[in-house]
Amino acid sequence: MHRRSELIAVLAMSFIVALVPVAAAGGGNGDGTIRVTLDGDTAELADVSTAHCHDAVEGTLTCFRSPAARDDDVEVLSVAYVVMYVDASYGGGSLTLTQPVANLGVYAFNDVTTSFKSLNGGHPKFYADANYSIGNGAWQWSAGAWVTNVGSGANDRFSSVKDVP
Ligand SMILES: [Ca+2]
Repeated sequence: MHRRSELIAVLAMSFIVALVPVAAAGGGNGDGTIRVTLDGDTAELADVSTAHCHDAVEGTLTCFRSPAARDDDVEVLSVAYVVMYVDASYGGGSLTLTQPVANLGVYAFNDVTTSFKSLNGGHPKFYADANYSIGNGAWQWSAGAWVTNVGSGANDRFSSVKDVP
C-alpha cells in the first residue's frame, strides 16, 4: 500500500508539472509558441517587428505589411479592444488584440509599446509584468482613449494586457 501511495503521489506531481507551461503561456498553443503568418506566408516572430498583426485567429499571429490589410482581415476592427504601437503617435509595428494577453513576449511585443488606441469602447489595462501582476506597476487610461505617448514612466514597459471595463 505504501509503494502504491508513493506512485500516485509521483504521478500527481508529474501531472501538475505538465500543466504549468500551459497555464503560463497565456495565448498561443500552450507551449509558448505560436504560428506566424506575414501577408499569408509562414513567417517567424523575428520577421514581424515592423509588421501589423492581430490575434483574432486562435494560436496564430496574423501579420501584414500594411496596417489597412490587417484592419480589413476577418473584420478584426469590429471585435478588437486595443491596438498597441511600437512608436509614438501610432507609428512603427502594431498589434491589434481581441483577447487578453498574459505574456506579450509570445507575440514578440514585450516592453515595446509607446502609443495605443482603444477600440470599441475598450478599456485596456497594461501591466509591467506578465500574468497581469501589479507588483511592478499597471496603467490604465480612460475607456476608449487614444494615447499618442504613454509617457516616460510607462514607455516600453508593458508585458501583459487585458480589457478591464
Ligand atoms: Ca516603443
